Amino acid sequence: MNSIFVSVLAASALFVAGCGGSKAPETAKEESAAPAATAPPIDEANAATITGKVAFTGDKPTMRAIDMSANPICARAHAGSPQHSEEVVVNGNGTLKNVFVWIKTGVPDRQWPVPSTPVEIAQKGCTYGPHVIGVMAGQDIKIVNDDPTNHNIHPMPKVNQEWNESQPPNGDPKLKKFAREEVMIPVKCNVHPWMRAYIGVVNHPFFAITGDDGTFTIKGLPPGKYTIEAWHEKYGTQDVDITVGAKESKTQDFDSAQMKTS
Ligand SMILES: [Cu+2]
Repeated sequence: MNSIFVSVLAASALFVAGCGGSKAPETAKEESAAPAATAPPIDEANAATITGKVAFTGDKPTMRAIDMSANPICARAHAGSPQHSEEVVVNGNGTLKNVFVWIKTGVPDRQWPVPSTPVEIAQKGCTYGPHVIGVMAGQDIKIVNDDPTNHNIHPMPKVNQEWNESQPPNGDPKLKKFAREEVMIPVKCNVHPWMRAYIGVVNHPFFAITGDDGTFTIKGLPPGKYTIEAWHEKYGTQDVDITVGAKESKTQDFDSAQMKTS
């Protein structure tokens, strides 16, 4: 009995060794061939930078106060200081916030590394924060519900997969991603009609969003000829052709008065 067992073991050990032995070179060959199939590494030393600001021109609009009285939990979160729509946010220095600036054309077609860190969007006080986010295609978006109430997050893409899912109070964060480039995807909440956010999904890492100072920086760009676009949810887009040389730092400003809605 024992000797049979031992010989079976020995036979299978031989079999495994035989298989491994014949397969090993093949696997090694595949692994070494893989890097050659992808593009050469990015030449960081020659990368260019584009910085700029988005000016706001015209009369500063007054944003409507959001009436959250339909949901006491939401209303209570802002007792005494009602939230205002973030459709247009003009900064103190006369610039425009929440503008998505990205390289629209000209970026070399290659597999740009997707960051492993998710970009977070929170539902807090029944508003989305931040109002505009950007991710790479395939990068995780972490959706958090900080409110003691239900939300139902509903992105409305045109080229990606549409979905909507509810998220209970203190529910686990949701990790979601979009497979294809799309600028921009509007997001609403099926429970609270005033909630609105936008997600920019890009195939490469060359995008930025203006914040409280209205500026943006896009760095690490290979030298080349590009179209850079500024997108704003109300004023539309402004496209500019720009050429950057190796190690060049260029300034490219935008202006809300030059933006066009399609
Ligand atoms: Cu909601």
